[in-house]
Formats: sequence, structure tokens, C-alpha cells
Amino acid sequence: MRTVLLVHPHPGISVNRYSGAPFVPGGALLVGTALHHAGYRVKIIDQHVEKDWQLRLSEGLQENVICLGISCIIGDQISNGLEIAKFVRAHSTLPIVWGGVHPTLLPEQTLENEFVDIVVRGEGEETAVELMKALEENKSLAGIPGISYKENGKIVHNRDREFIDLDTLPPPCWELIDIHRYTGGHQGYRYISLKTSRGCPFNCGYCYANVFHKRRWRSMSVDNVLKEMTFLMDQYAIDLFLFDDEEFFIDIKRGRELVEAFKRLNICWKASIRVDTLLRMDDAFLELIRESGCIWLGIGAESGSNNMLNLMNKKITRENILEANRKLARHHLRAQFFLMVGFPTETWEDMKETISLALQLKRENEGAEISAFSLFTPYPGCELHDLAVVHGLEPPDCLEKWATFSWTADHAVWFSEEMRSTVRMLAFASTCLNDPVDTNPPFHIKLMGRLYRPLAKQRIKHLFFRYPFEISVAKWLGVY
Ligand code: B12
Ligand code: SF4
Repeated sequence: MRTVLLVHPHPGISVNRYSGAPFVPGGALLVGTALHHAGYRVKIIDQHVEKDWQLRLSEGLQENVICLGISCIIGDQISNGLEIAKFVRAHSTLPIVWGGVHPTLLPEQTLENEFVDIVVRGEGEETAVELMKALEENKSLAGIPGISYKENGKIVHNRDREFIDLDTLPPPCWELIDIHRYTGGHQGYRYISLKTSRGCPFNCGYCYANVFHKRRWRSMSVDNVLKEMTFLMDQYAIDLFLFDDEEFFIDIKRGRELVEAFKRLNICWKASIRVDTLLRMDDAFLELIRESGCIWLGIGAESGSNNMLNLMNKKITRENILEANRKLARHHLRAQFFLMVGFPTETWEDMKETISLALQLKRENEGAEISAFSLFTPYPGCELHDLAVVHGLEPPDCLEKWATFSWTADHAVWFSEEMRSTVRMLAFASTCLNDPVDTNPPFHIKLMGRLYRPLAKQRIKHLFFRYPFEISVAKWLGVY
């Protein structure tokens, strides 16, 4: 039996900021499951939880290995993935296959890197099995849908693969990872994240889903979701599920069936929901959601300015957001609203509307949490990325540079320096408005946030963002 090595590079510091526990290496787990069922020995190495990853990799390389697979999204996983690829290249001539969101969005540029031989675009389960067979038998890669690769120095892109019917996939082979490493850290629950559907029919201008999933939504049947949940409850005593679906309630009827079942299962759960979906739900449904163990709803409100909501094609208005918040308050549902600033063409007036929306949401609903204001980050492939380019953004021209392309105001070249400083300050001050909602940062960071909170509140209330001395202090302390 031949071996496939799958490595999940460390996703970076944000894990410690957002959660006490690492996230399940989802891509490697699902691709590994498909390969396991196709008869391969699969070894998953998660750099995030395995400090001795080099040793594990070296041991793995002693086996009869077909290839190294690396999973990656934008950010630190790129630099860490490259470190892993370099390590393997130094010790073997194995083909190095990259998969995940970032390589899918930019396959050509990813392949230009010398440590990338093949890119698997989109969903990886079926493609990986076909690819392994071809590599094992030394056959041509020409007929395999969903891959891009190098041939005689040229980059070849095969046609896209059809989307997978999720009900044909076997459940994840949890034995491929040490599940206990991922289940803690969430306020005493035994927690796991699951994705019960893929894609989204909406078309928000900043979102990867439009390109990755081509606006096609597919879901697992209610029965299969419940089977997986009861297995996890029985086998690993899981009592909190975080649904990583792009949007959990795209099909409201299916959503209702699931929620009815959750009530019977006696578990807690969290998921994302659109404002307009919330508005379509009647009071009985919202009450059911509360009774079924929902402890958190994540809501992309994005902006308080209708101009910006239009720009990002969000298909909701400021008034809708406020109405949804009032509904949540009536049903005592805990929600976290996500907001962004820093879009091309955004004015100070637009930003002030977002700040006033945040304050109003808090005023009208004690249970509403406002996530720190994120800075719009023009991720590749999205419409607003293209608009950012029109407004002067020079996107990274190679794989390595996407590793550090993150949420600072530095790429917002469409703003004056004064405006960038304001946006930076707004984002910074807003991180300290609440204690982190579900997260568990180190004690000293929590304490500093609390000490700074009164000043942060005053800054936001009075729209005063000049003299950003606290950013210098945070940099000096190494926390920014
Ligand atoms: C969990 C999660 C995280 C976790 C862990 C991420 C990880 N890679 O481990 C954490 C919290 C760390 C995280 C962080 C961030 N995330 Co995140 N995250 C997610 C989330 C919710 C689920 C990812 C997941 O597990 N999916 C399930 C698996 C099965 O899907 P998958 O990984 O895509 O794998 C499939 C294919 O891609 C492929 N595949 C994947 N790997 C491989 C490998 C091989 C060899 C092969 C053949 C195939 C293959 O096959 C798999 C099965 O079909 C997604 C949104 C979503 N709903 O999917 C965002 C998402 C991936 N994150 C995103 C972003 C932007 C971020 C951050 C930059 C956000 C931020 N500003 O902090 C940071 C980056 C961290 C950093 N410091 O650099 C974007 C990705 C954008 C991009 N262009 O890459 C997404 C899509 C959210 C969004 N809508 O914008 N994230
Ligand atoms: S942001 Fe949410 S609603 Fe909009 S396209 Fe992405 S997943 Fe769909």
C-alpha cells in the first residue's frame, strides 16, 4: 500500500487570537478520507499542533510515498507551506501538490513558484484520488479535471471538475487526526466544526465563494448531517457544533428540519446567517432556534452605509440590519455583527454611518456583540479586488507575497495618509470594545484590552482618531 503525506501548515497567530483551540485541518482531513477509502495509507501532519512536524515528515518520507499534499489559504499558511515544501524538496524528489482556497483562486501564479508542481483547484476529494492513481502509475495528467500542472516548463490548466454531490462522500475519517487536540478551548464545551453545505448563491463583492463555488450551493441531507453529529456525540462526547457553512440557512426548510432535530439532540450550536434570512423567519422559527441550543449567530452586517452595502452587492440595507437586530433582541438570541471599513470610494461620512450603526445595534440589543471593525482586504478573485486594482492597488505578483497580504490599512492606496491612519485607529480601538466573545486570548492581552477600553470607547463615541500613540505602544509590546 502506498502512502500520501498531507500537511496542514500553521495558519498563523490569528488562531490564538480567535480561539483557545486549533481548528481542525479540514481540507487535509476530507481529502485524506477520500484517499483512505481509495486504498491509500494517509498520513496527516498538522504543523499547528505538531511541534515535531519535521521529524514526522522525515519519518513519513521513509515510506513508499506518492506525493506531498499541502493545504493552504491566504496568509501564514503560504509561508509555512513553502517552508514545508522546501524541507521536503531538500530530502526527496516527490511531486508537491498544493490545494485549498488560495491555490484555487490563483493557480497560475501559485505554479510559478518552484516548490509547487501541481495545483488541485476547488473540491479535492475526487481529484486527489484520480491524481494519485495517475502519479502512482506514472500516467499523463492530461485528462484529470480540476488540476493545473507544469509540463515541459509550461503551465497547463485542465478543465474544471463538476461539483461533488456531498451525500456521496463518506463521513470524515476522524482517526486520521487526533481529534482530542481540536475539541477544547470553547468555554468548557467539547467542540468541533463541521461544514454541512458548500457554496452560496449570493454574490458579495469581497467573498471568495463566488469564484471558488461559482455561486452554486450544495448541501448534505438532513439525515447525513444528523448521523455525523450523533456519531461525534457518542464517540467523542461533542456537545458544541460550529457550522462552518458559508451560510447555514440558504435553504430555510432544510434549516428548520435541522434545528428541530438539534432541539431533540440537546446540543449547543453556532452558525452564520444573513440579515435578510433572519427577516424571512417568523417568530416561531426564531423561538425554535433559541430553544434548540443556538448560542451564537454570526451576521455579516458589513457597513452602516447603504452606499457601501450597494457597492459590495450585499443585498441588504442599514434598515434591514437594525430590524434584524430588534428581532434577535425580542428572542434573546446572541449574535455577533461583523463590520468592515476601508473600501475603495468609501468616505468619512460612510464610515461614520458604520460607527453609528454599531452603537445603535448595541443600544437596541444587549445581546448584540460588535466584532472589531475589520479592514477591507481585497482577496484575489473577488469583484472588489478588481475595483481596488482600478483604484491603485498593486496586488502581490508572486505566491510568497500573498503570505503577508493581510488586514492592515497599508494596501488602501485609495485613501490619503490621514484617512489610512484614521481607519487603522478605528480598527484598533474597536478590537478592545468587548472582551472577546468566544475566545480565549492570553491573560496579559485581555488585561491590556480592558485597561485601554475606556479610552477606546471615548475615541469611537467622539470620532476622535488622531494621535494614535496606542498603536506605537502595542507595537512596542509586540501585540500589534
Ligand atoms: C476554519 C477557517 C479558518 C481557520 C483555519 C483555516 C485553515 N486553513 O485551517 C482560521 C481561524 C485559522 C482561519 C483564519 C483565516 N481565514 Co479562514 N476560514 C475558515 C473557514 C470558515 C473554513 C475552512 C474549512 O475548514 N473548510 C472546509 C474544508 C473541507 O474546505 P477546504 O479547506 O477548502 O478544502 C477543500 C478544497 O479546498 C481542497 N483542498 C484543501 N486542501 C487541499 C490539499 C490538497 C493536497 C488537495 C489535493 C486538496 C485540498 O479539498 C478540500 C475538500 O474539498 C473558511 C470559510 C468556509 N466556510 O469554508 C474561511 C476562509 C478559508 N478563511 C479565509 C480568510 C480570509 C482567513 C484569514 C485571512 C482571516 C483573517 N483576516 O484573519 C485568516 C488567515 C490566518 C492567517 N493568519 O494568515 C478565507 C480564504 C480567503 C483566501 N483567499 O484564501 C475564507 C474562505 C473565508 C472567506 N469567506 O473569506 N480561517
Ligand atoms: S459573504 Fe456570505 S452571503 Fe455573501 S457571497 Fe459570501 S458566503 Fe454568500
